[in-house]
Amino acid sequence: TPRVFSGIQPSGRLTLGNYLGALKRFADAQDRGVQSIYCMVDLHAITVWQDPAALRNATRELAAGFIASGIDPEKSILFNQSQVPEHAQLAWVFNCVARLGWMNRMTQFKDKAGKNAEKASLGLYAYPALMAADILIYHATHVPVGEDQKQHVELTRDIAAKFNHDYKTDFFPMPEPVIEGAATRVMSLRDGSKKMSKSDPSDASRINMTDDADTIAAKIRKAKTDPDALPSESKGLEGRAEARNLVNIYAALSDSSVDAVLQEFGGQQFSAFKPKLSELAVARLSPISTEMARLMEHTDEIDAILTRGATRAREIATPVLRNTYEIIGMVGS
Ligand code: AQP
Repeated sequence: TPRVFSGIQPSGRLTLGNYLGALKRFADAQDRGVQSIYCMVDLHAITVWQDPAALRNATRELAAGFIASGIDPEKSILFNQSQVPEHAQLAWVFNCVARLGWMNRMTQFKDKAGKNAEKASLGLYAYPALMAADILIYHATHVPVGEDQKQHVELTRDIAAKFNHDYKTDFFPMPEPVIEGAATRVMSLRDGSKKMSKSDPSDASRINMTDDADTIAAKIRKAKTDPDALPSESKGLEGRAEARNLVNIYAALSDSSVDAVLQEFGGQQFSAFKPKLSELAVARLSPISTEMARLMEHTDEIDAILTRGATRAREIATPVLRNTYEIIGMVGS
């Protein structure tokens, strides 16, 4: 049976990229009735230093973001990673399965470590092995992610295959990345070659899910574009990264396609398109941010939801870890 797993880091405020690339699609999958497990990956977040109080707040706000986006904690399992110790335990085993050469090819490490990789944490380097453990501890088959995480899901498959080969077993399934829709890679509003990111130092580069209507409108008004009108066909977006990004966002927010958006707006200037995009973004995000704010007034309830989710997650994770230990020869399992 298919089982979905995905995670988001509580490393800042949720962005429109996280919403379109992840949360919105999770809600759609849940509505199709697939068993789904969603994790606030706090152990991943600390691969770069986090202020403890801010991390605690971001974890709760992320949980509120999941719930406000339509993920029902009764139907899906919703929890934070550090409450399920089996993730870190299996990650250690995978640290011993993954090869240094594989890790050296991970583009996210290169992007995040920057020029001074010597100063990056060992955890940031090992991040993909922990992510493999997140997925495989549930024997998940499908991993809905944005385009940026595709390489990590492929590495997860390599780890599963090497484990199965080395221990002559077929214990771990090969999970599939699920990357679909018009906005699998939402780009920065300031630079069409960079992805929109929670941790970008420029707040103007992103729309936060908690931004108010005026802030959203101002950020879209100032978003970088080119001087040309919108084309009437998608091939007219070639070489126009910023224009393509805004059209993709419109298509994803309106549940339509790039072609349909261009049919409607082709020939119009950005001065006409941007206010329409703002209106749509506000209409979609403001009910969610209002609900997030309401939920954040009851953080004890959020904490209880996460703890209950962790108990349910451990029911699946505990036997998988025990079997793994048995396969590799640990006494007592
Ligand atoms: N710009 C994006 N477009 C589409 N999808 C995106 N995702 C992130 N940014 C975009 C998807 O959101 C999920 C959660 O991502 P994450 O928080 O685990 O880490 P990330 O990919 O590194 O996201 P951020 O926002 O850029 O966080 P920071 O700045 O902390 O690194 C994933 O499914 C991701 O694909």
